[in-house]
Amino acid sequence: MSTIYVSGHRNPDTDAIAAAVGFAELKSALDLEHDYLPVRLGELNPQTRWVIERAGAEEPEFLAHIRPRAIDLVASEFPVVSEDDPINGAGLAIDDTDYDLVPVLGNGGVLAGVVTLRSLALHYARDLEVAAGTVCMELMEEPEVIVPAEIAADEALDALKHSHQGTAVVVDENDRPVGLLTRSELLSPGVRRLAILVDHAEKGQSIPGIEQAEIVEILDHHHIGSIETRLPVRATFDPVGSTATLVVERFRDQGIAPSRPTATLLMSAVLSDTVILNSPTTTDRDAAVLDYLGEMLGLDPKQFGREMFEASSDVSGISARDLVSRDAKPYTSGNGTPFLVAQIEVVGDSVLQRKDELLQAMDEERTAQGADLFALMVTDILEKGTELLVSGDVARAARAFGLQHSNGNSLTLPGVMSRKKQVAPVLLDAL
Ligand SMILES: [Mn+2]
Repeated sequence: MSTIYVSGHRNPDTDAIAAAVGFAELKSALDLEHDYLPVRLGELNPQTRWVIERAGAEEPEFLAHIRPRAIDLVASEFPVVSEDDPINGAGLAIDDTDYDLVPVLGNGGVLAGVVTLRSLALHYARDLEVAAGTVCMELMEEPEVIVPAEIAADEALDALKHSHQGTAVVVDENDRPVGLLTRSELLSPGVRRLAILVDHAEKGQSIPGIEQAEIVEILDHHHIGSIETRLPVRATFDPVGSTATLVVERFRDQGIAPSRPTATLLMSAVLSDTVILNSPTTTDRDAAVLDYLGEMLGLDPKQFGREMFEASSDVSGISARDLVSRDAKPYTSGNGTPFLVAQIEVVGDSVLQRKDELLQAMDEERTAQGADLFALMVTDILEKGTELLVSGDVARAARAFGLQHSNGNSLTLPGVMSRKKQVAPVLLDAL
């Protein structure tokens, strides 16, 4: 049964993770022909970590790349011998294959070494009679190319190019051989791995190697991205507050209820992306989904959301440098001015008490990135407003937002919650 990876974007947020887990669960229920595996492309942020624990959900597996792997190219059957097998067994095992060696298994099926065609030939050439009484262990040598099953096929090919032996031994995480690969097998076009993309459609935000995979579906609530597909696929770009909203609507359309952990994840994602139904991207459909999930879980979604944001907005242990750089998005204004906008969602003013430290880190990051201006949104999700810290020409930024005064190096912007809708467009026009 082939696997379809269901993946959100890099630097995953709660929506990227929840949508992947939820959509994989729904697809698994509807399609028994494939294995739907939710994956993550990076470390979970503190909020998602809190949510996963609270939901009793499983953290999705990390997916490093989606290029064809060594394991995707190996034949289901391949020759092996044991250390005590007579040496002619090794010769017979490779006979009729394209391999120039045979793996020798030690205790527990672990790779002990290889017997190569070359050493066999030399051995027999020297003394046929002695040869007959030899066991594999005596002729065994080190394999030159051992590759992990999950390694990308092109990396395995690179390793083989620099080897005298013409066959790579593919091993699992316990060092057991799972197949053999020659150059010609590695050069074959191979099987494309399958992916469903959720919460993004930009190649740069997607799984490394996505251009070598087969995208089978896209489910997103952002603008139509840069991703290209080889075949026509079902692609949804529906402007609601979160991708989780779209996933829950699909569960309901099918008359299927998500499992309790998944429902909790999905509820958290709607609350996270819409900032408890406060962001300007929020729609009635997001509210309806929260009502449905709240009732199903016996939880008050808004109360749960406040708890989630309070728990995950504690950034006292994070350095100013990490705080300003981890979420900084680069933009270029209509006039060609490069600038950065980052956002920290907070509850209370503990972050603003670190204003001087943050501004210094922003100056450094701005210089490092070659940007003219760096704006950091410190958004209080309960107060529903943003204090915008500015590194660069703060008077110009103030004018952009129609303010006469700045507050030192920061602007007070009541009601401003969204980088995408309320801050980036203003700076894109004004700088
Ligand atoms: Mn989202």
